[in-house]
Amino acid sequence: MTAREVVIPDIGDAEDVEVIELCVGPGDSIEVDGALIVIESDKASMEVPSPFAGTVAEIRVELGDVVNSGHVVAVLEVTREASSDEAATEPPPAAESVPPKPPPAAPAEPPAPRSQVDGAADGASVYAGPAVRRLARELGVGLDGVRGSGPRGRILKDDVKAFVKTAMAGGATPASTALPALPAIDFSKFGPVEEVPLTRIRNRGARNLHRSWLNVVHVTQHDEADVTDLDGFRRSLADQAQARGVKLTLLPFVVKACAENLGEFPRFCASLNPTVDGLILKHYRHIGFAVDTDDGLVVPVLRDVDRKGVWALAAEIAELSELARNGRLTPDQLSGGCFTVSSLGRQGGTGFTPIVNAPEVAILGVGRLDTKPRWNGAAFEPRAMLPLSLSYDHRALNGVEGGNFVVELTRLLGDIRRLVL
Ligand code: CAO
Repeated sequence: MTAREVVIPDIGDAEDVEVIELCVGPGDSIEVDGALIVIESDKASMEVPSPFAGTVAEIRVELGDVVNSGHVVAVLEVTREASSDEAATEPPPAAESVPPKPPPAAPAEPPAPRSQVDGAADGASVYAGPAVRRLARELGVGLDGVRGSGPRGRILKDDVKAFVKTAMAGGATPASTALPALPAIDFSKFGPVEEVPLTRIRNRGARNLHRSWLNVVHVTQHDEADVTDLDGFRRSLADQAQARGVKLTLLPFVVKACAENLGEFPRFCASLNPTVDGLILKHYRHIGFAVDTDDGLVVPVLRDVDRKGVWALAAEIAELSELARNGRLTPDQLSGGCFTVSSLGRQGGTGFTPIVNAPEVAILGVGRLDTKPRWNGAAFEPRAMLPLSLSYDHRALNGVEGGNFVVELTRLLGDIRRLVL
């Protein structure tokens, strides 16, 4: 048996990620690809898989530790049962390690939470992520005095902010500005009930959506694009699509048109700076798209959409959707977006109000295409109309800009020849 160290593999541009679960302990046996620990960045949680089969000799991290690529996680006694390849090679360097994969939906037995308050002056032993600790440091808040409202007592940014608000109000949160708590109701009084846990992805999504909802000043602008010609063109490509093995839906055309439109309206391809007195314009067109998975909503990012054709985008959407549904997206594939498209076209609906994926400043919702009578000046004719709902952050963009963005987008989708101009 040989002792081998296992390190955190390349985790893209994620830094200072937190260890949120230890999946094994000393003495446990583990297979190749078995989960050793789970780490969590601001964007995603990832399992760190074992590159070897063997027995865990040591776990070199603790819950709550902050780690980076290359950090030693564990020492394994590699058994003979490991494949000859694994046994013969040195442990892979960080960049070659088995890529991290998101964790299973709900761990069977989550580890006990770390105590929230144990008197440590620097809050080092409370249960909070790096971003929360950073915020607390900036605001001069000792985390050991903050009550965590997250899963398993985890302290969230909102808890730190609420703590500051309360402190500034002299200990009592003014009723007019406090977030009113919902009453705790015992629903079993009214009929049979059952409580099911939220998956990790749903849980994280809920927190992100709440954060966006509280921070962004939302306005939603609705319109319809006449996509009769576009949809006819798309259908005419059915044979080619089949030959290429690609499903050509409306989505890649919409994404492509959005990238083009972001070029015309650069303030939509931006983020507000942290002090909300400047707009950071992004000179790249990475567009996220919402994917519905069994575990919850995820938003993989298509990079440099302006430089890609519709076939390439269709193939990439299919590939990333598949990875999303199998829980195999990497942090890189989940980060860097400047704008998001959320399509509920398959599900139906004439419009909805998507929540901006902050710190982005705008998101496009796409509804179900419907054939409607349109007046052409002389008669009504049937036209294929696609509902569009643009939500934007009114702190960054004004109503005229929102209106102009949508109108120009409907023009582009109405006549996609404009995309090549
Ligand atoms: N109108 C009518 N039909 C539509 C449509 C629209 N706007 N959009 C898609 N369709 C059709 C497609 O043409 C396809 O039809 P066929 O099976 O007959 O070819 C069918 O619906 C299924 O499409 P799809 O969903 O597989 O593919 P897509 O490219 O449209 O979308 C994806 C891919 C991953 C975005 C989608 O599957 C998905 O997960 N959508 C949910 C996103 C979501 O949850 N958003 C809400 C987030 S909260 O803001």
